[in-house]
Amino acid sequence: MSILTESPAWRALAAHSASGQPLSLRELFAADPGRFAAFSVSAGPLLLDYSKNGVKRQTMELLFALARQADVERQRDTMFAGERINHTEDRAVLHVALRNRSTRPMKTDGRDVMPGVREVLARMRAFTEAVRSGAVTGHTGERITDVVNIGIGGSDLGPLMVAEALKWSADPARLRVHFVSNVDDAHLVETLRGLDPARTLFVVASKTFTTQETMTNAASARAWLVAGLGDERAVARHFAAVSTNVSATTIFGIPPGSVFEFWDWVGGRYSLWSAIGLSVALYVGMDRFEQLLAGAHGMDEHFRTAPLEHNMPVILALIGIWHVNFLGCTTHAVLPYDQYLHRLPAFLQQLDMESNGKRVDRDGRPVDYATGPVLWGEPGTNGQHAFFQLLHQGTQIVPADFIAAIEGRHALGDHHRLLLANCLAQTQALAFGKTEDEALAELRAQGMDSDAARRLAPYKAFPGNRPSSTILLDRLTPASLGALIALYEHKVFVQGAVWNIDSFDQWGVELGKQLAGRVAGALEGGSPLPGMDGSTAGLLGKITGTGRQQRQP
Ligand code: G6Q
Repeated sequence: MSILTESPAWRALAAHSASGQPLSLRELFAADPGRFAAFSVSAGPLLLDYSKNGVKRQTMELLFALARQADVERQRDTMFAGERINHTEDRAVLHVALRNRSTRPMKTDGRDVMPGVREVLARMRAFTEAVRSGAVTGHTGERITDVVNIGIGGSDLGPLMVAEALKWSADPARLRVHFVSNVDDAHLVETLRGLDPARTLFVVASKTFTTQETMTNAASARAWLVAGLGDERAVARHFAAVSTNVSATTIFGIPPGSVFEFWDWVGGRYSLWSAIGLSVALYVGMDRFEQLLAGAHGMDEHFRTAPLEHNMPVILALIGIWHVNFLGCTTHAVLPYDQYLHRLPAFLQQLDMESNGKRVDRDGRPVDYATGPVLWGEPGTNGQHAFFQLLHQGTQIVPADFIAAIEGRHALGDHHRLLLANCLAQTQALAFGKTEDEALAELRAQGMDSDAARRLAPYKAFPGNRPSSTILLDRLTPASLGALIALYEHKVFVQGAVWNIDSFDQWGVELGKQLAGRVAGALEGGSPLPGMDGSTAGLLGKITGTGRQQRQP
């Protein structure tokens, strides 16, 4: 047994959950008219309603005790203080400095990182304004109309998600943005189809500037550009880079003025706030990018100063821990009722699963409790016509976050009212369901005869008690989006702090990378490597034709 599962706070929660508490959500709401007020919290432009989760006041008290026992506040302060909390990589975790809009210094290893952060932001402003205004042109003097971000993982998912979320503020007649990540050539080929090399700017976003997929795509993009413009020198005006590896960007041929630096204390999946956001800033303008940072800073201040009981990221994290560790839920759905947030689930999938998909604790011991759940989701209302069936009537309990903006970005007919109605109605149906008796009465009222109604009623019953939280944004703006993303980042932090895991490393992606290099060599050579397993060797043979040749008489 680990220290965590033997601890008083953990045991108290385990006993609380084993005692059959809490009651049903119907009973909890009936017993407490003040439940919404008691189980909701506001922070800046966001409201979190967690009243439709099966928690009582006592449950929350026990969860806050667990957070205190894990010393979450001290751990949080340690992150803000720039200590090397990513201990397996021996790095500080200071993405909060990238959006620090206060005059407070933020230090790591005794050095204030803020002057460097501000300098890069100023360079990003100058560059983006020059490209957007047409002051900087391509090699042939033409205005840049298309930006292609080449990156993967943390160097793709964040900027892509934000660019989609802020699409309404962009002017596609002036500048469009595209994202290429997959090493599958279809991604690059389809993106470049219809683009004019004379008007295209590539932003190669890679912290290491060694990532196989990004380097392969960047080399092919470079070849496309040089072939299109017939001049190797064009590379200097059509490529920018965002990286910590400035020597590699120089070798690629990108002039120092188009290279934007960031630092090893910025984790890949936490990097959209750095120059990795360059494509976003090019697309929507630097003012909006800085509003995004300001919104995130507002959430940082809330997380840093609000007492645990009123701290939105802490509450969201503890509700998740209740589901994962004490109710045995293994997945978690994120359901944005906002088309602009359609890439949010994919972004959060990396943020959450790469950060907290860990099986050993900070001392390297296997954990004996569940850590991060499988996170997934799609925008509403689309999901309602697809997988919501399982959420309502399946055999698994899937806690869900519903996210919606009170005010829509457009005022087209009745669309936004219907969107919000669906969002609220789904959380209602999940929480309160419909009993078999209610289903029966409904069928009878519709004129169905008793026998047929009795046969059909079990199918039409909804068990309810399916937990959900609702996050409302005043309106989708750069600032509210920044706050929303920061909310989830800190939620992940708090969960990792309680689970005593390193949320900032990602060793789990390394083995596949290593093996891909070896298999690529075997594919080129056309024969399996010595000691290769039978399945991979068989597949390799099928692909290269050696298997077929061997079978021929
Ligand atoms: C994120 C991960 C990973 C990383 C990509 C791209 O936290 O580290 O998703 O962002 O592998 O890495 P580069 O930016 O170095 O190309």
